[in-house]
Amino acid sequence: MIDRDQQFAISGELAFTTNPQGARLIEIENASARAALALQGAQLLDWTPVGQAPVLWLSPGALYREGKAVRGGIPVCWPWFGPHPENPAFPAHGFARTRSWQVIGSEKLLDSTRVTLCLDATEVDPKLWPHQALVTLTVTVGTELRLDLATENRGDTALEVSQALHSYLAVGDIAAVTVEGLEGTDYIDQLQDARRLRQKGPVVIGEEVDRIYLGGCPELQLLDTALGRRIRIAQSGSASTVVWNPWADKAARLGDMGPAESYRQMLCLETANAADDAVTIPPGGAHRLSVEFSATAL
Ligand code: TA6
Repeated sequence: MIDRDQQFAISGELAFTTNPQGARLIEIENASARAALALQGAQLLDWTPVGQAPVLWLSPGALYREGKAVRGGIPVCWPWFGPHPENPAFPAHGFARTRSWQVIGSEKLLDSTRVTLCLDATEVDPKLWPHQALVTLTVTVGTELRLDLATENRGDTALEVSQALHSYLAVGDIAAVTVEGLEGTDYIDQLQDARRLRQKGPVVIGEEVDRIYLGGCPELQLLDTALGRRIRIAQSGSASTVVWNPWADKAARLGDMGPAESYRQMLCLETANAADDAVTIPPGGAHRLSVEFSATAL
């Protein structure tokens, strides 16, 4: 059988592999970093710059099952964020993260590697999603990591999309983490019946947190004094930032978080358009959601 993906392989830099659980992966290794990406959901699973610890958290209990998002990395939540606005039976965070995407391009750049994947959502069951769109994810792996999620409205009616690049970041200990950039921002507290509150000072995490910060934040800084690392997150096309840590009880209920204390080694900082910030794309129009990560010693 012809493996159409091989045309996008780059000798010594980008290969297609299958992991022990049978998941089809893209593995990238260049002079700047290594990365891994599952074709299901176009989900980044690893980004590790040379000389650094992994920047993305991947659950030690991650399950690789068809139709289930892997716990960790950067799941693509699209074309809706959270529960479906009308039908609770529909998959949480949309259907893009549990479908198989197609590689449509790869490129060796000066000090990075780029790969582009596409999901054709022009013939989805209208009961699930009565629209026609094409969504592409371009991932650029180097000393920085960049993701660009582009939605093209191929239908003849306006399209409303909520979405997130649902990034799980690896931290030394959640108690030693501070997030800067959201000071004074209003947020929806998902744990207090969607009450709206205002962030006072930097974000620190000492319990379950599930918040949608509104209005857009062009740059976040995650300061990790346990790992002695600063992760800079530059966001564009994003009007919401989601901050989530399940803490102990919810982590135990999720069932794919790994050992009981694993929640202490992760924090989700998600580049999104959620709640009030859903985007409307006119027929023939397009929208781009982008995020860029860099990690440096504190
Ligand atoms: O990150 C915010 C959130 O919506 C949380 O409410 C929690 O459900 C999380 O996403 C993970 O969702 P998942 O469907 O991947 O378990």
